[in-house]
Amino acid sequence: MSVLEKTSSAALMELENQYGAHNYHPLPVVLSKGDGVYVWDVEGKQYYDFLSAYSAVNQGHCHPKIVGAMMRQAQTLTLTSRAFYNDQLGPYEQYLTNYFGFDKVLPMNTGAEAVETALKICRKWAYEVKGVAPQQAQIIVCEGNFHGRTTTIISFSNDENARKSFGPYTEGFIKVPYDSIEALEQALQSSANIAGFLVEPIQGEAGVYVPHEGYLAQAKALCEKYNVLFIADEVQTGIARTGKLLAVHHENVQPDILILGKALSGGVYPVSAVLANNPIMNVIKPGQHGSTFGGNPIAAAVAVAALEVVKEEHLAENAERLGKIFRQELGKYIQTSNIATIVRGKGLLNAIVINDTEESDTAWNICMALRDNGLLAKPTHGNIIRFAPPLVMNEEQLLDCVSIIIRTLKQFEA
Ligand code: IF1
Repeated sequence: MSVLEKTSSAALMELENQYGAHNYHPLPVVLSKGDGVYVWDVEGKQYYDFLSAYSAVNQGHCHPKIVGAMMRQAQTLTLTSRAFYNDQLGPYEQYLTNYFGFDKVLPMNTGAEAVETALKICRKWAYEVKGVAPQQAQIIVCEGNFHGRTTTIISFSNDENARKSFGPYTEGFIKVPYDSIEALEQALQSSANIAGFLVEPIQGEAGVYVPHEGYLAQAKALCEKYNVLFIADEVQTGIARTGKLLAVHHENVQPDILILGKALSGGVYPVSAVLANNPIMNVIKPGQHGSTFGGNPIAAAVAVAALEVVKEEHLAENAERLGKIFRQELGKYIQTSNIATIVRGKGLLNAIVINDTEESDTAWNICMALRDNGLLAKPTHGNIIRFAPPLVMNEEQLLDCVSIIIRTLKQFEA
């Protein structure tokens, strides 16, 4: 077979199956092109993308401004390492910190790396600023969390599939139920060695679990009371996804440490970042943390363009408005339906709960039917379907998608 020959979806899936590690169970669709809210498979069938690469492609597929910035920079200078300065990093750091209102940023590449970075900064702050005794720092995390795949991060996951047989695990984490202020305060009171509280403003992997109104603001206030850093993982919820620039902005919270990834590049390049003010970020000195690719010139140029698009195209406002329509329209349908029980979310990060067990394959089969009907989404936790389209969608497209989703769900009504 010539590499130039057009290969069928079936043949391409077989190649991944044979030569790739089986660390995913993808929906059987092979994509070869994307533009805005649409993707196309190798046979040319068009779909609405309702996953947006787990909220990385908020600005839409192949956004010309972002791709243009990447092309220009790729032809000029790609990588210097941080052994030398480069002419893109400083302007990017200034733009990003002003954009989110922090003194400083530490640039990394993937979400998990940025979470690791935040945990390291938090521990160092605890020892060197707060005065926690050596080796004693504890970080509070939430049940049902998802923060990435490194050995330390999975150490405090409760997803057995993500954890099992990867031990021994990293110590120093205390788990509390999500969305419980009482449990958080109890944990904060339990020890003088608490360094930080790491939280997702909405739990994505847990099934788009939105905490009660006030939870984030109350948690932030408690962290202040106990001199503990409030660390927001906005890798998935950030960059306009939930209808505000950051999900914590719904409660007017400014985190002590902010973690960003995914849509920071509009999905064209791995770019992540950790932001904090000087009293926290200044604990990191030369040689104590870094990465070959973190802060590289392509990443810097791409991230500036991606963030400009969010403002220029009013993506937060669009997500807020379309999200309300989405939940309202699906909510109306659900009242008359026995296949879906709940629609929930914020902005354009939403999910429906399918009326079947977590072990059932109903949600998977619905996603297969959605695919056949021209819309791509993926189940989480067996019976939940996440809906997260690119934020560049317009109302007409959204209503078209709502009708595809309802028509498909109707196929499964008993
Ligand atoms: C996978 C979910 C999404 C994240 C938060 C850090 C990271 C993620 C809040 C790490 C990553 C991903 C990664 C992807 C599946 C996925 C996911 F289904 F698990 F929950 F987005 F919805 N913090 N989320 O959500 O970022 O290192 O991947 O860049 O297969 O692991 P990363």
